[in-house]
This record gives sequence, C-alpha cells and structure tokens, in this order.
Amino acid sequence: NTAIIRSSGLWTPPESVSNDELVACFNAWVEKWNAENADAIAAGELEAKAPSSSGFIEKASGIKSRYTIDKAGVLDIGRMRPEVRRRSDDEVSVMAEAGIAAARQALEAAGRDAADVDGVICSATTMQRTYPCIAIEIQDALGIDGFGYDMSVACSSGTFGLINAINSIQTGQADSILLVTPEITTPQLNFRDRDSHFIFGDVAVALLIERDDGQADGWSIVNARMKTSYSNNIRSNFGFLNACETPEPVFEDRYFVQEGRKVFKEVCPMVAELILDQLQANQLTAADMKRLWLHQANINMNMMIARKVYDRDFTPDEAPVILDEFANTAGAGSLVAFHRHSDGFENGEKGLMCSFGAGYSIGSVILERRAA
Ligand code: CO8
Repeated sequence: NTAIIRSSGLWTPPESVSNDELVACFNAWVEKWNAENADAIAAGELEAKAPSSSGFIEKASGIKSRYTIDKAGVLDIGRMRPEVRRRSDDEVSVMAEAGIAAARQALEAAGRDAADVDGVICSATTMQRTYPCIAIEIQDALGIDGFGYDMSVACSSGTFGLINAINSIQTGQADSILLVTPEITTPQLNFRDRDSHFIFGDVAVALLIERDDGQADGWSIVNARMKTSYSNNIRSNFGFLNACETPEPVFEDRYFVQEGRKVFKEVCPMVAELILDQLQANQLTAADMKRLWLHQANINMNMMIARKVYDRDFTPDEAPVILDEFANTAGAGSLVAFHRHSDGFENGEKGLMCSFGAGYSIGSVILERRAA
C-alpha cells in the first residue's frame, strides 16, 4: 500500500510585477500620503511613512518579482490590491480555475485522465468561499468520480495535503489522488505596508499521487513528518466573524502580518532539527539527500537551514530557490521548487521536501526517485 508521486503541474497568472514596479507604486503612494498629511506630520501627530527599496527587498528576501492575478490593480496607487471581477455561481471560481489548470498539466504529464483519479484534495492557506469545497468544484470540472475536500495549514498546506493523499492511499480509500494547491495570496497582502508589500505571489501547483504498482516512473515516499507549534508571529485575523465583530475590525486587521525577525530566529533551528532527526530515524544522513526542496519564504532562511542540514557549503542545485521569479507562494513553495527542479536524479537517489511557516507548521517528506 505504498504511494508514489507520479507527476506535477503548475499554473501561473500571465502577469508578473518586478520589484522596481512595485516599489515605484509604493513610493508614489508614500509621497502622496506624506503630502496629504504634512500638517499632522509636522505637528508630530502622525509619523511620516518611509519609502521601500528594490535593493532591500532582493537582499532581505531573494525576491525579484511575483505573479499576480491582477497587475493593474496592484500598481494603481488609488487601489493597491488586485481587482477581481465577481463571478456568478455558474462560473468556475478563481481558485478552482487556477487549480484545474495545474491539475490538467499533472494528469497530462503522467498520461492519465479523470477516470484514473479517485479523489481531489485542495490544500491552500485560504479558501475563497466557505462551501461548497473548492476541491469538489475541481473534481466536477475535471469529471472525476470520487471525493474531494479542502484543507488548510498555511505555509504547510502543500506538504500536509501530500501527506493526506498518501494516507488516503495507504488506508485503501483511493488508488489515485490529485493534490491541488492554488495559492492566491496577493489579495491577502497589504500593499501599503512597507514590511510585507513585496513578500507574496500567486501560483497553483498540483501533484498526482498514486498507489505504487512497482512499475511506472515517479517518486516513492520514504517517510513523512508533521510538526506544529502555536505562534502568533505570523497571523491573519481575516475570517467569517469579521462582519459581526464589535468593534468592527479595521481594514488593515484583515491582512497578513508577521514578526519577520522572530520567525526567522525561531523557525530555522526547528526545521533543521526536525530534518536531521527524521533522517536519523530513517537510518539516513544528509549525504543521502541529493536535493532539498525547501519552503520558499526567504532566501537567507533557506541558506541557513540547508547549511545546518548538510553541515557544509552546498551548491545551488542542492537547495534550489524559486523566490526570484515567484516570491513566497505560501503552501505551494516547496512543491513549486520540486516541480521546477526534480531533474537529474538516478533510480534510488533521494531528496527531501520540507515546508515551514505560519502555525508554526512544518511538513517534511523524504522522496526516492523511481525511474521506469
Ligand atoms: N524597503 C526598505 N527598507 C525596509 C523595508 C522595505 N520594504 N522593509 C523594512 N525595511 C527596513 C526596516 O525598517 C529596518 O530598518 P531599521 O534597521 O532602521 O529598523 C530594516 O529594513 C531591516 O528590517 P527587518 O528587520 O524587517 O528586515 P529583515 O532583514 O529581517 O528582513 C524579512 C525582513 C524579509 C521579512 C525577513 O525577516 C523574513 O523573511 N523573515 C522570515 C519570515 C517568514 O518566513 N515568514 C513566513 C511567512 S509566510 C507564511 O507563513 C505563510 C502565511 C500565509 C500567507 C498567506 C498569504 C498572504
């Protein structure tokens, strides 16, 4: 009853925003805001806002650009958030559309179709509606006879979803699961907050996980681990109670906020320790891992974790980074790194996929290449 990752697929919005474009918009807004509030600033009642910089963003995060579902809205200083046309209930939803495109690519890559799949798991930081599940909408659009459900574990949505897919196969519930992680993050981002306006981008990634028939091409699962530990250092208070809360939350309260420095300091050692412990428990060492597909939140974090795990300098190929093109894509990051950088493995070679972020949550999966 073992599972194998058969294939993967990726969707991105057609448009992306460079750091320079984002910073030009932010700084124009800061200048306007400071001018409009000049008297209050001079009187010491308000603090002048400071400009952002592309140099800071790239150095602090490794991010050079991010995809978004609406570039014009993000770069309009009168709006500074994506504009999303409200769709009727008869139209496919934004998240489902992204997930379907990634799922179709994964099916095609494996030469499979809907009849080969038993279930859909949609696992992402946030769902665009409460019900019906986005996964069931994707299941219906693809024509899959079976089941679908949504789940969410912020940045570990992708890996926890993968582990759930493996469990479904191991418990005999399904022979084949499509895991879909559509992360539409830019509507959850406060583009007027200098500390976080550059961090996130939109993407959808899908994995096809099947019962291992001992034959075809893929990645078998050696071992999986999950760890969570409660922290307020990454938080969004957006939720269904907002409309009823007294006092009503201000608009900014509904966005992503973090204590980035604390996250960095607390999460890096937790992740390195978990990976090393997991390897040891499986009679493996870092030397057995050809590649680490790490969560993509911050390049310096990834460098520190990879350095601790390998206990030596490592090559970019051993811990690939996709932040430059995608920015942080929450629960999709480690899966996107895997999708883009899973070439060059011989039969039997191993790698490790690991996510980490809000919760805190860590999901770590050891994979072994199984060449046909
Ligand atoms: N431009 C110029 N300067 C800036 C900017 C800016 N945009 N922002 C801050 N600065 C300044 C600061 O004011 C500060 O100045 P000073 O030294 O004078 O006080 C200086 O730059 C340094 O600021 P920081 O200490 O904030 O900078 P860091 O080097 O720590 O870098 C980071 C900031 C990039 C945020 C970094 O701390 C980091 O990435 N930490 C890790 C955070 C992390 O991994 N978070 C995970 C979040 S993702 C997640 O869990 C998923 C949640 C679900 C997401 C849902 C979608 C929205």
